[in-house]
Amino acid sequence: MKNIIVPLSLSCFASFLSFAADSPSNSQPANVAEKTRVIVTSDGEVDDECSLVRFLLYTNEWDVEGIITSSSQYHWQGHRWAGDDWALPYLDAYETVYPNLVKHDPEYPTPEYLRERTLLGNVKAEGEMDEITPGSQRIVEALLDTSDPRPIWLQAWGGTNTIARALKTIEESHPDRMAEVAEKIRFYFIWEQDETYQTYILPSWGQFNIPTIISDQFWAVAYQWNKILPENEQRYLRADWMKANILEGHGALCSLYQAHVPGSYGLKGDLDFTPGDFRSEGDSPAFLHTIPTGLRSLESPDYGGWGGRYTLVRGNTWLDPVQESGYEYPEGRWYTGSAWGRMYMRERFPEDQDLMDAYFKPMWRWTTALQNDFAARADWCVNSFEDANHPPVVKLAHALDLRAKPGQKVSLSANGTSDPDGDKLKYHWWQYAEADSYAGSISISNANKRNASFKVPANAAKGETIHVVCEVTDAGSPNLTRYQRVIITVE
Ligand SMILES: [Ca+2]
Ligand SMILES: [Ca+2]
Ligand SMILES: [Ca+2]
Repeated sequence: MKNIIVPLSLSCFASFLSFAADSPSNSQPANVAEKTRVIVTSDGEVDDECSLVRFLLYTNEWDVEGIITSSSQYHWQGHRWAGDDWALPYLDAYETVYPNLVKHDPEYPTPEYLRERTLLGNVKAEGEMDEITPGSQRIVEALLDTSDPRPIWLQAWGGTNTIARALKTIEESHPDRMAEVAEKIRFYFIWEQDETYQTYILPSWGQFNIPTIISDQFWAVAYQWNKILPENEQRYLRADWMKANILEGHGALCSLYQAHVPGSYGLKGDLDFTPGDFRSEGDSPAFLHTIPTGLRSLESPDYGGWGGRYTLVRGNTWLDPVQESGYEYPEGRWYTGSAWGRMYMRERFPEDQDLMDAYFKPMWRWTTALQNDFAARADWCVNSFEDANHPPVVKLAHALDLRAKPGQKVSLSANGTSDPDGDKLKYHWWQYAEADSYAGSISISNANKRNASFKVPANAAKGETIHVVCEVTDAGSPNLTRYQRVIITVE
């Protein structure tokens, strides 16, 4: 099985990589040209509202090309509907804190810039994709714009129907440009929350092998997080932490954050929550994946990063790695009715929790870092630069891709790393064993020092990879973490 998957994986990996590494166009300043472009489509569920607060605090990291309201199997106009303009109060709140955010990073977009791109997509029914809407046209416009060759991450926090409508418009009006447009697209879907990926996108655009991540492991940070996250991580989502770090005293945007209200959600165990607990951000992994953390997650979905880790299942479609031996992925949709994690929580929990832990770990392993990062940005809404923390900048003294023979010592150095606040830094070098193709483990010397080393094991085979992450955490408040991944290929 592995022998069949590897060549496919490598070719698709190359597809992700070539676009991640696209050289910046000459006309733009380097820091702008290197930014990742994103378009959000969202069904405005209460947890999308929570995700939008966090998303807006990271808009300095990307070029946001659209924030578009869509429908889903759960929500459409008139049915459990937050309203066509549900996102606008969040943009108004963003405007309030914007003058303070730019003290921390001048790259934050203006409120006007975001408002111009916040549009209504296809919302009239589940899976509706007949109507041409302002939201679908925004996607069309961004994809057809030849002045900017960078890829666009199209995120579905709800159904894929508005994206499908946009692609259909392109198919109808510019059939000759479909291949060119497809090259620009990266899909990240939170489940398939309607049928349009299966009924339209795959049949008409499947031929172009668009890199596609469909996530189910997001469920670790959705409504059932209190069953899935290890106890040690849960304290960062509990009411006392949320109130102190996000909900209270952090300005207009964070005060809109909709933490838990017991009794408001129908899942069993709802009453285990207290007011102020984190409620759910099931859609956040779609954008967490694209934050430049140094984990290089945009280079391949199986590297793993803040948005989880995915495995190639078919074509160029990457789903959650299921840890159960002999498991066969279902044909068709990967969603609430079929995806492993959701089915596990429905039918087997609390049995086989080792399988559950392994399945959701690519998501929950970053909880502390993610929540502290959120807390720092909440501070950015109200505090001066001096009175807030900013993440370390991890730089290595050598290339990010190295080659070494079995038995050879590999020297690793984070000389060049700094912190914008002058904070003391802690280093931790570790092997991301699930992400690398070498099956064994390595032993890292001085793993908690700025300079470390390891010996390539004698049984490592030519062509295998070893992934080592340099994790750097500062002593500021809250502690912030950034990374640099090094990939060693065995010669
Ligand atoms: Ca949603
Ligand atoms: Ca710092
Ligand atoms: Ca491995």
